[in-house]
Amino acid sequence: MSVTVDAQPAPVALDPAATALLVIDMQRDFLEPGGFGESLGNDVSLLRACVEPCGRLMQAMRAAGVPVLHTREGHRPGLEDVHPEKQARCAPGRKIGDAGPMGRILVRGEAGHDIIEELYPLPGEVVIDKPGKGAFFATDLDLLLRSAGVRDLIVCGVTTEVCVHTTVREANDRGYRVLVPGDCCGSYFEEFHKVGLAMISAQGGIFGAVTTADAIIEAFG
Ligand code: C5J
Repeated sequence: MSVTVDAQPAPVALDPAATALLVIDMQRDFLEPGGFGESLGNDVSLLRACVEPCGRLMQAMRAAGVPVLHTREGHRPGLEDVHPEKQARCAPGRKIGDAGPMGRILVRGEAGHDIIEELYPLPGEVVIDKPGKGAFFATDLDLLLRSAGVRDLIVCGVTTEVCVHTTVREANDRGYRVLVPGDCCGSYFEEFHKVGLAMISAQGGIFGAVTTADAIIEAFG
């Protein structure tokens, strides 16, 4: 039986048995001082607002039996999977792989690469390590979702206009129905967050629909 979630541009009917929640990059490197986000000149405190609703949504989805998957952006310790263009866009002395207060910036296995304590995955939940912005690029996410019979994807996390957006667009192209709870997403740029959400739901929901944590929780409750 489907559940209907109030959303923009229109309510969305989700099949709970074919739904998964995908939480994008809620890592110390993006949300805490001293990591990748700050190394790019951002005020990381701006991402805090989405942590509480994101945590509530994760708990509700777990209670409803909906799988919760997590992603982490980061690179191999040898940096073989960092392309030169990405590296060139970093500030000198604060490049991917350089030492920082939370270990080497954006490198797998380092403290900064880990997910923040408040939203830590439960044992057994899937964690996808991705080298790019999108969660499907160079990962086995699509295979895992299709093997589990998932067709409806709730996508949240950080940042709205970068890794969340890229993933939502990729998911839409792959045939998933995508729902984005906007209050569970965060950006270093308030205007990008707003416009990023508006871009998803515009034009009749050109590549998804936008909702809130509470609307999803109510529908699944
Ligand atoms: C960025 C991300 N912003 N997780 N990564 O570089 O959005």
